[in-house]
Amino acid sequence: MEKILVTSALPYANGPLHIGHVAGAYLPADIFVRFQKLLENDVIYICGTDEHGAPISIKAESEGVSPRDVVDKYHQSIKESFRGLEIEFDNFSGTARPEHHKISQSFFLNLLKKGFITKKTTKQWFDQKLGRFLSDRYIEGICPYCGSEGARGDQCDNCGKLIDALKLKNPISKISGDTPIIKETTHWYLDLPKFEKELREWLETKKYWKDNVRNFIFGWLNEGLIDRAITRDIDWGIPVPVENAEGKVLYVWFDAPIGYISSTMEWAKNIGDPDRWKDYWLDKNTKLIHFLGKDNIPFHTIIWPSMLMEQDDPYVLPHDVPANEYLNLEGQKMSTSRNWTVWVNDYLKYFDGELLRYVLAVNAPETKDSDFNWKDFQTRINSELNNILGNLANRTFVFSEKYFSGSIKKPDHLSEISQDNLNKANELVDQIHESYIKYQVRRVVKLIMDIARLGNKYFDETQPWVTIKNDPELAEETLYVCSELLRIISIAFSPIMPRSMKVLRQMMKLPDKLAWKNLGVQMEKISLNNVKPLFRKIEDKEIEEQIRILKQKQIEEEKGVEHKPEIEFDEFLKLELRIVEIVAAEKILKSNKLLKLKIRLNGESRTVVAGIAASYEPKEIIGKKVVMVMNLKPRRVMGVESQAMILAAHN
Ligand code: B3M
Ligand code: ZN
Repeated sequence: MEKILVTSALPYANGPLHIGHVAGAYLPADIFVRFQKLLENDVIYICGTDEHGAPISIKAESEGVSPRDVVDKYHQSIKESFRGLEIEFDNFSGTARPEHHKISQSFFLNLLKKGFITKKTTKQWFDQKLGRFLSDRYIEGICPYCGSEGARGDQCDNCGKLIDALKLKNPISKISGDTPIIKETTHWYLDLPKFEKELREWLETKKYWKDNVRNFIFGWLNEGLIDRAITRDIDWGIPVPVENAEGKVLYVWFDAPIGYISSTMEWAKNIGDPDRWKDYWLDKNTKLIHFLGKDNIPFHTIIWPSMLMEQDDPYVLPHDVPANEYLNLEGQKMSTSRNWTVWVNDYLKYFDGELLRYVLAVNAPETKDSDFNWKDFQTRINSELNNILGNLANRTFVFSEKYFSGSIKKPDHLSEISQDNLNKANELVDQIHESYIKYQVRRVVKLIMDIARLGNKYFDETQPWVTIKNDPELAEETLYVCSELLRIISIAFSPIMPRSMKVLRQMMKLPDKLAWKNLGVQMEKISLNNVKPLFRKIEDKEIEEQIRILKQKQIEEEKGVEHKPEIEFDEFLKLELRIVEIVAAEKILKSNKLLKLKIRLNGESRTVVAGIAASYEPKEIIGKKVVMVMNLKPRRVMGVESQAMILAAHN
């Protein structure tokens, strides 16, 4: 039995999850883990949110809330998205937890003690207006390597290279928009050149890594490694655990990968076996596999292994780093800042999570960038899932119910054509096995559909609707073989479509518990149960709606906010704004927008008609304190006099 520890890059808790994330780092890992579980290997799947660094503090500043609030909000939202997509971790933690801080600090101290971290006073960009240093995402400019705009202080999104911020051309402070000056500050640096020899020797053994990953690494190594600052001047993060380091925290990319360990520790504690994490991390036989998007390659293949190599404890190094390329959307690069993406939470309001799993698996950006588009989504679901697999299940089961009351037995002998088809399916199963191991999910899907195609062709050729008339046993054989093919699919396809494969198995009264080794165990008889269509078709109008939503978001982005003319302060002062308590609330009959409220302000009470019925139930707002405009001229609305106006806002 193999021991495997799978991780997916920790998503920053600074925004919701979108389909690009899913395609790059989470779905491929979840599929791999489910497959390993089918093989009955000892595998755990570990993740959590990345809760430090500039991504979080910038978001907090822009929303006017604390970093903690940002982290809590998006940790929750990201978790919900995973749930909707059936991406199931053994543990999903977060890096702002005290245990994580502790172990990250110990990693730092260990490297410091052994001379792999040095302290240096160097120059950095400084925003004079705000009086603070600018690192990472606080600064942007032109990439010194590829010349693209919008490169950040630590990495260029376009070419993926790590950047020395001082080399950025035309730097701009992301907070004030000013051109920063250069000022001295003190930081701790990871001495990467010291690791170079050992790293190279170790990486040379990774001939089986994906080409895109190896090309990136060796390109980088060949340019020569330089030391990297691993601390920052910001106030959200893990304090640097040495004296005279006030205001300095660990760079987020130093602590984030340690999150894989702290999350495993949390898992061990939760299962009541606190030392169990060591069985994975401190055992050279563990296969540690990091799934991620290509922009995370340098951190996981150079910096992170260096950090692990020199710890006192004998940590296992990554066995593989199957990085994926990017997913585009409707032919254009995805961009969260331009809102050109599909957020998972939004998607789930309209469609089943499994359908997305299918389409992202077919279009997985395994070796090159790939594209998600809504028309293709519809075609995949309708003409592949429905017309090939759904059709095979439907015609087999409906026919079985009609002529055999849903009960089919295994024939004593199989005719040549039947045996031939089962053999072909078994050959495909071997190829599926191999493809799963090589992370070739696109190929897996194709091979599975090939089994279903085989079944449909066999059904057509053996013509049970003809044989049923004069040789019912032959018709039953066709149904048996098709059911066998469906049983094989119900196991082999389960890592990609866990829920619908479970439904398929339930229709055939097969046990829920799955194992790859049972693929060869044929059914003795089949008794059908609860037969229903496996998938639903997607209508044109549903797709048109999604395209409309996408376009609408674009129009809003471009349009920006339309502002009204300025007013004088004196005019504003004419408003009487007060906090009042809502003491009663009821719906106004015949209106789905309006609520009638009773409010109280000291001894005074008034009636207010408020257009908030679509957002609030009367009982939720009774007792709430809200801001009202008290001196707006009373107005009759639906026969009720409204004597003040509630202030409310969207989003
Ligand atoms: N949060 C980067 C990202 O989301 C980062 C991954 C950390 S993995 C240790 O792209
Ligand atoms: Zn670049």
